[in-house]
Amino acid sequence: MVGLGAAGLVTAPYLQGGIEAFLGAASDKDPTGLTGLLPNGGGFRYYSVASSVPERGPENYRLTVDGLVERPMTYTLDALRALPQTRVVRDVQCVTGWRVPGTPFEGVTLTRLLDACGVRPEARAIRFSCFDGTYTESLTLPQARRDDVMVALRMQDKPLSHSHGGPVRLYVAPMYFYKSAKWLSGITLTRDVEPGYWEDLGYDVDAWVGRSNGRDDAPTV
Ligand SMILES: Nc1nc2c(c(=O)[nH]1)N[C@H]1C(S)=C(S)[C@@H](COP(=O)(O)O)O[C@H]1N2
Ligand SMILES: [Mo]
Repeated sequence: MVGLGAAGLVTAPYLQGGIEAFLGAASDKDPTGLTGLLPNGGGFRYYSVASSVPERGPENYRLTVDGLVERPMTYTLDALRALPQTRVVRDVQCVTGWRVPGTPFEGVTLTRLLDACGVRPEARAIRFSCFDGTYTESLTLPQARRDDVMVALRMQDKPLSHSHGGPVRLYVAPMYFYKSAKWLSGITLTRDVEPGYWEDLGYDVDAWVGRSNGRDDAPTV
């Protein structure tokens, strides 16, 4: 009893402090890490673990799909826009507590891109990379094939802005928002899950909202 209690007390504040403390330290203009509220962002905070990220648009944005696939692919922004688009409206939930209700995302389901490249039978997972040069994420194939997991081109019924990871970010609706990698540039099919940036620092790889990161008994809000 005492052992379990103590572990809970130590673990929860550490996890809570992780992202906020890191972001605070990373930004000299915003030592609290709390003023990243966008003027019209409706409660969003703007997060980046990289100090600066180049802008990419229709001329120079590319998304590659490679690794354990039959046909490696490269998509331009126009090519992604030309594919059928899916719209999902859910609450955005950051693991540190902030939440943005009813946020529309629109884009191409990951499962469509996986079908197009021909996933080889030995592939069981995906590693995502970003053109900020730093952030990574991961999903298992069954997670990636859900119909609420997409390569998002639009958020809140507008093209994704640079600060929110535009022109293209990953959007994993049922998981904490750290799974939704911004500035997405690479989708690599792998044999096993390779934990992403925050997961190497202690956050859960399976990041289901309300059922991970020590929040297993949290009420769904
Ligand atoms: N490339 C990249 N993607 C990222 C992050 C990041 O720092 N870099 N932060 C993650 C976290 S912790 C959150 S809560 C959301 C924040 O998205 P927003 O900046 O659009 O609010 O992006 C996620 N994806
Ligand atoms: Mo987050």
